[in-house]
Amino acid sequence: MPTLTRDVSLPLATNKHLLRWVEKMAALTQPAAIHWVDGSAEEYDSLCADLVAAGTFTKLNEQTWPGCFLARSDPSDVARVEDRTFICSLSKDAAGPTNNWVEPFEMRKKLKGLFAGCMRGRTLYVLPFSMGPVGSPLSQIGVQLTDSPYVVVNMRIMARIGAPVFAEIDKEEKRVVPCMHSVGRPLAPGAKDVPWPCNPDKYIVHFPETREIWSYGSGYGGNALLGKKCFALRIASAMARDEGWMAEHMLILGLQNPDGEKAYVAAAFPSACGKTNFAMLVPPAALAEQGWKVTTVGDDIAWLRPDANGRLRAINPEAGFFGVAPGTSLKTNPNAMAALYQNAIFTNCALTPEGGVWWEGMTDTPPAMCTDWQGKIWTPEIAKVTGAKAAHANSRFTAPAAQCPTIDPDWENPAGVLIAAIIFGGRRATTTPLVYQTFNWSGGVYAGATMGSEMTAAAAGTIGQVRRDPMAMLPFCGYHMGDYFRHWVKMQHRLAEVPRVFQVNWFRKGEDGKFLWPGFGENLRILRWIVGRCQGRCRARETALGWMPRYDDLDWTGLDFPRERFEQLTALDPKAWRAELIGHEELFLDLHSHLPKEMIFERELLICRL
Ligand code: O2Y
Ligand code: MN
Repeated sequence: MPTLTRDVSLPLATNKHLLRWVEKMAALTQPAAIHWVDGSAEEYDSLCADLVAAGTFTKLNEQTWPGCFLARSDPSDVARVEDRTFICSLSKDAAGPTNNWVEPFEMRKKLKGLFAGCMRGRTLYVLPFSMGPVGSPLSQIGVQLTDSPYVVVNMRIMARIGAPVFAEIDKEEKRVVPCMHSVGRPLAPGAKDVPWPCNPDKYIVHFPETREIWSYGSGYGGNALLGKKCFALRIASAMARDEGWMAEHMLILGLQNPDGEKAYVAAAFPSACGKTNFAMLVPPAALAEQGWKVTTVGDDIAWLRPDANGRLRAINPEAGFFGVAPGTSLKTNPNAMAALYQNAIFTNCALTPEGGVWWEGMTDTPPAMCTDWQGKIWTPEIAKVTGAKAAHANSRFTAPAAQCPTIDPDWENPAGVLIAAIIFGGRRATTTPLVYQTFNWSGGVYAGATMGSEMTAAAAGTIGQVRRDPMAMLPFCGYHMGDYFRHWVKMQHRLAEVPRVFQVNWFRKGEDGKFLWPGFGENLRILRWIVGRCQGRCRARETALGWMPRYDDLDWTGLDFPRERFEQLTALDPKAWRAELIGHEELFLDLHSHLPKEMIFERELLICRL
């Protein structure tokens, strides 16, 4: 078993604020030991070996899944907990109606109680991380204190961590976001640990004014890997508003044409709308042959900032993918499959008898038998009777971005990449056409603000009802959504050249209930039109919503797509749009006290045009 020769209790930083804070938090949480994380490969190997010994990790078959591990979480700790996520700004009004708010003094009192002695019998890891390349002017630094080694090894894939980040903190005296995390399960002396310690009482708390995160009770994903949703979106969105940049729930991809020219776009889709697949799009054979290529900068989060020339540049603040496993396959996303077959951590996937992982949708034929995400025997026959899934629906792979075959050569460029277009996309069976370009920035903000997806939860009796998810940021905006729209509107004044804004909808259905658009690689045809529009190379017709392609404005090489079907996909139904505008009004009523007037004007203009 690999062990560390270094004395991990020795501080790896000299920054006095950091040292004092670690001391204070250790006094509060009372860990048995402190481990300063250097981020080395030896440390990672040693922690993974400890996790195997603790029963948290199962090492996968080294021949077929080299360097990979499987973790099974507690069945009660399987996803982000939105109802336990809090934005504790000084005033309730600043958090807005879309966030859970608790008065900060009251919440601090609560947290102090929860964290007192919560790490007894455990190790406190001091985990420094950089969101974005270390030293980039677009990056931000955090330090997570955590009692979860599972979090440390996942964070090593998802962010830049360890010694170079400590050096940055010492060198720059840079402002650091303190991130407190505990699984909330102290270990009594001599007590045996469980493989996935957690606490039923969960608190995922953000203090946007003081830029702090406190997370208690969960070891899973977005609740525990604090660099991701908590920092890179909720806290960063508040920082970005104050400092004139943008922290967005967006993928970033590059489109390269046959002449080798490349343009980058950032795209916001709500969770579970195929963002990772779009970020790693495989061009249809006929277009790939012509030389069209898609490259990946990021699959989930974008930080965008005006450069010295007033143009918008973006970085992916993350270093890995925390992708949803079910549905990922060689057919749907071969690039993700190539990224995850080695040096990856799988959580809540099924284990095959050969020591590999499997999930629903990975292969057409399921394994004859496997161990499901809860450690029980699973067979297709059992599944037929009970409906049990081998992998949890929110099972995940944590994989290094550098392993993705389509990773862009500039994905770690400290200056970021130039953004030509911003794309918003929801999941709508009706109403929203395949694609349109908004008339201007303000119209684009309106399209993003009003985007939504139809709900699929039959139990709640809400099928077909549209859940508005402005800019896909509903669960991730660290302040009032109306102020967030205002910030978007104001960004135009900081830019000499604004990206063009587009809305797409891959999910429109025909009368037979089937999707009208094939999606996946065929989305490249739409992407080409989008980038072509930005470069003044593609034609369009004016509609009430914005500029839309005619059938002949798209390249159909290699795809037999009927003209009538395209007309269905792009049709505007006045009755549906009437209902849609009422939906927009409902959203605006909820946000009215903070809504920028531009949103009202845009709605009025749209009504007139329709
Ligand atoms: O359930 C979780 O903790 C993960 S949620 C997630 C993970 C990766 C990318 N996006 C999301 C999301 O919910 O948007
Ligand atoms: Mn996401």
